[in-house]
Amino acid sequence: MADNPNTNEVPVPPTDAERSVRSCRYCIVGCGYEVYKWPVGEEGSPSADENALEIDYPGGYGEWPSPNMHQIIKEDGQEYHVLFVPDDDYPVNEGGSHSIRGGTQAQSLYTPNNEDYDDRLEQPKIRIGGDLVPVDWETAIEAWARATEIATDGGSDPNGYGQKLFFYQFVENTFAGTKLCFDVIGSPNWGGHNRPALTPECPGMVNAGLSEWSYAYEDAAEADTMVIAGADPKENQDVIFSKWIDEQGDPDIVFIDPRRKFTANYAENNGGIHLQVDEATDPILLNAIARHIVDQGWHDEEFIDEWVMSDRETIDEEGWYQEEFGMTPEEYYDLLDDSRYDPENAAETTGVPADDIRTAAELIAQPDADETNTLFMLEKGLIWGWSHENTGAMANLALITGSLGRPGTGITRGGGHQEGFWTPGVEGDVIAERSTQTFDGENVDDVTIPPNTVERVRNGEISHWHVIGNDPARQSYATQDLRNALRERTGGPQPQTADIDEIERAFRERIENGGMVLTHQELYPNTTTQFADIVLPARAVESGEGGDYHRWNGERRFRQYQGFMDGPAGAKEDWEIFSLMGQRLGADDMDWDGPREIFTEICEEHAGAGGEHSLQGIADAAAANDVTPAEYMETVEDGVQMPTYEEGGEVQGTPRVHAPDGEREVTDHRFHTSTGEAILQRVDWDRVVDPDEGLTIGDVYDRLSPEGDEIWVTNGRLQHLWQNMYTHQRLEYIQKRFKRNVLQLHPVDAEERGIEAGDLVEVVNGDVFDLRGENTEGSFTAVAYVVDEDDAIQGQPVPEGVAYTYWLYPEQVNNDINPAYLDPANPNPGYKYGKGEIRRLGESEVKDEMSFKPMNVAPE
Ligand SMILES: Nc1nc2c(c(=O)[nH]1)N[C@H]1C(S)=C(S)[C@@H](COP(=O)(O)OP(=O)(O)OC[C@H]3O[C@@H](n4cnc5c(=O)[nH]c(N)nc54)[C@H](O)[C@@H]3O)O[C@H]1N2
Ligand SMILES: Nc1nc2c(c(=O)[nH]1)N[C@H]1C(S)=C(S)[C@@H](COP(=O)(O)OP(=O)(O)OC[C@H]3O[C@@H](n4cnc5c(=O)[nH]c(N)nc54)[C@H](O)[C@@H]3O)O[C@H]1N2
Ligand code: SF4
Ligand SMILES: [Mo]
Repeated sequence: MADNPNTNEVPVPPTDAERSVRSCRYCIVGCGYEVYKWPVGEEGSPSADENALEIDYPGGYGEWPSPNMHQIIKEDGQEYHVLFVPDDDYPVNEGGSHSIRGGTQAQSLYTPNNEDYDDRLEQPKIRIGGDLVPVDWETAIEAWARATEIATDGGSDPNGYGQKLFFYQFVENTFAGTKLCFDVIGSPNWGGHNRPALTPECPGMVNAGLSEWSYAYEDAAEADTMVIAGADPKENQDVIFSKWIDEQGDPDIVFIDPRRKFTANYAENNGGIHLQVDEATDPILLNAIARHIVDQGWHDEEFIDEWVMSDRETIDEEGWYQEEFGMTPEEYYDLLDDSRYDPENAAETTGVPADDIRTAAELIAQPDADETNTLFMLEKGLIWGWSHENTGAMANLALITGSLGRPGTGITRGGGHQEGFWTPGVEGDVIAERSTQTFDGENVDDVTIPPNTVERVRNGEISHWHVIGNDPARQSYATQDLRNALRERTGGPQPQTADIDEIERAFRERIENGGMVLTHQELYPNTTTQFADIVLPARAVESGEGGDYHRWNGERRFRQYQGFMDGPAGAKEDWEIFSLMGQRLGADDMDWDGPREIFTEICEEHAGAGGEHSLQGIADAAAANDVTPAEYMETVEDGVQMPTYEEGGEVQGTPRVHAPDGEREVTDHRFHTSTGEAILQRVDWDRVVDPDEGLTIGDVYDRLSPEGDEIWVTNGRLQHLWQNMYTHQRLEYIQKRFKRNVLQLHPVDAEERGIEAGDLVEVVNGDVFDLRGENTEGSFTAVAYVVDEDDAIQGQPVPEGVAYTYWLYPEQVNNDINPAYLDPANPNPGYKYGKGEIRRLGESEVKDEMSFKPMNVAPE
């Protein structure tokens, strides 16, 4: 580990320090930061007119950047100070809010002073005779191109190439990457970083005509009730919680989660309620809440009459999904009448007391208020499961309470990364798969859904897999089985020298024998890199390496991220790598000279005019001012909420989508359907999801449920850790707190198995569900995190029968046990629904050094 020479003091930037602005490299919230860079040896002084921060030191609370926000980097032999300062004036985190992740960004810059410096990929590599060997860029790109040509039969069968690309790493990079896949190669095999196909994350909302992102952060401050289901802004969208909910707002929170987390206790301590739902039973719970609302007459009939589609024929004409899943209000009320959704019965199946269901219904519908001000937030606890039902049920609740499009209302994802997906258009031969079926379980041939690229890797259809900025061997479902498949498919002949014809020979022989070549375009090596033949080092543009880029946050605030450093000399920005690849394959329109030129192309030719993410206002304002769109965005330091439009030569934003009449309509209509009315969604535990075996959701639930000694093993985030820990794995403070993956376990479950806090345990699932036929097996290890009963002053974090683990820890990979269940209506994986037997292996080395205190104690 390198010594950080500057952990205890922070120099003051001089007035001429280079200043750039950007948002945090991490989560969806998109907190603003100012970055100052200046040569080592120079320093500002404590008086406000002699330092770049314009602060008179000693100054007040919050005016001292922390040592964690400072680092020294080295470029061309010169050392520079870099200082990250939370941007006081940026609307998202006004006043300087930030989280532990954002506040430590400077500790992961590319510099010998940081702990992860030696791990960065700095040079292209090719696997030769078993080892990844450094090569030059020309050889690497040529090897990539030949692998693509072999896999696609010289271009005649584009399906042989598959791409798995981040959705979020800026519009310039995703535009270039998807252009390469869809346009130049013409392959439909595109998967995002987090899922195998180009499907909506919230199908039940999208098919209802709702945006996944329609609110403004201030709505969290203004809401009277907030429903937070399978989501947790305290841990995962921190500044939404700390600033917008806790500091500025005071909503009653209905928190729906199988675990008693901090936010569950916070909700209960502040007028809200925790519905401690049994794993995977949310559709029944949410329907029971809706039923009680309707039974009590608390639904908003006026809103429903005006804004919810009630004509069956019109619904059917909207398309296949709506025909299958759309409901008229009458059909919906009939469905809710099913005795399954009676609160007393639902209490049995979901574990939530009937009285709590009724209390939640009242908090949500606010029967005594003139208008219902409820904001609904959901994320991966609902999305990665019964994706259609879970997200559709939340949409239904928002619709029947008419709580949409006004301040303090709305329905939104909590969000993951900031968003940056832009594509010139999905082309290629998109082929229907068996998973598209009618509600009765019949396959429909004429409805196409995007292919599941992970399946196509497993079954041999993809022969060159190009993975960019994600780690599928760890992050996908049933990953133990996936890694076995990757090992087998990449295990064939390998080149013996770096001669390009020798490389081609080996790749050809391997692919002709059913094998596969894997290219990994990355910052750091990870689990997937272990199987890679070609490794391409990228610049970390999210942390300021390279040029200027654009993307947006959870309230659709679109802004510029200004680059301020180079990064490894041998690495390239992703767009440039795509550009070299595209040109090698014959594209004549990818020779951009930088991300700014790509941004101009996006604005001028693909601005998405009129759509809910429209950049048209930026394009028009730039033209009106006779500057390029990137030059124009330099002047929009607060960012602008999409969709954008131009007025008086300036870009204007749209605070919230689905606003009622009288406010600006953002697309053709208030809701995204042909009539502008939204559509209620069928949320039915009896939907047939496996036509071959006639299985309903309820049947699959039974098969996924623990048996015998097994318990549920669900998973997700922890506040300190970011994703596969590419930046966090080596940080000293993380090593001290989470040196190993943890498994939260109830003391009763622990004791039955002879397990104590700090023991190393193994989770084994000998029956990893597989909707494709044959079940597989998987296992992983973790350190048992058992909270002593005396310490559990606000309750045990997990109930009996449920364990919880971090989903993306290196070498201790939770997805190894997670089912290959993919929602047939929209193939989103059921990542959350794992189970397994738990056995003690022995003591772990962290048993005596790690704290096992509860992390769920909230202020009273
Ligand atoms: N600290 C931190 N923050 C992050 C990230 C990170 O890595 N670290 N990643 C970002 C990304 S990419 C994403 S997508 C978001 C994810 O944000 P979230 O979805 O909020 O995060 P998770 O912890 O995965 O899941 C949320 C909750 O789902 C619960 N859950 C599990 N099963 C069920 C179920 O059956 N029903 C219900 N109701 N809940 C269930 C879990 O107990 C967990 O508390 O976070 C973003 N923010
Ligand atoms: N069990 C379970 N599984 C899940 C989930 C869950 O909740 N439970 N959640 C899913 C979700 S929401 C997510 S987001 C995924 C996360 O899974 P991944 O997307 O695989 O995880 P990340 O760590 O975000 O991967 C990002 C990788 O990109 C690299 N990288 C960062 N920036 C750049 C760049 O600019 N260029 C390039 N080329 N590389 C870059 C990093 O080094 C890192 O290795 O996991 C999914 N899988
Ligand atoms: S809340 Fe999210 S965007 Fe804000 S500082 Fe933390 S990680 Fe960064
Ligand atoms: Mo995510």
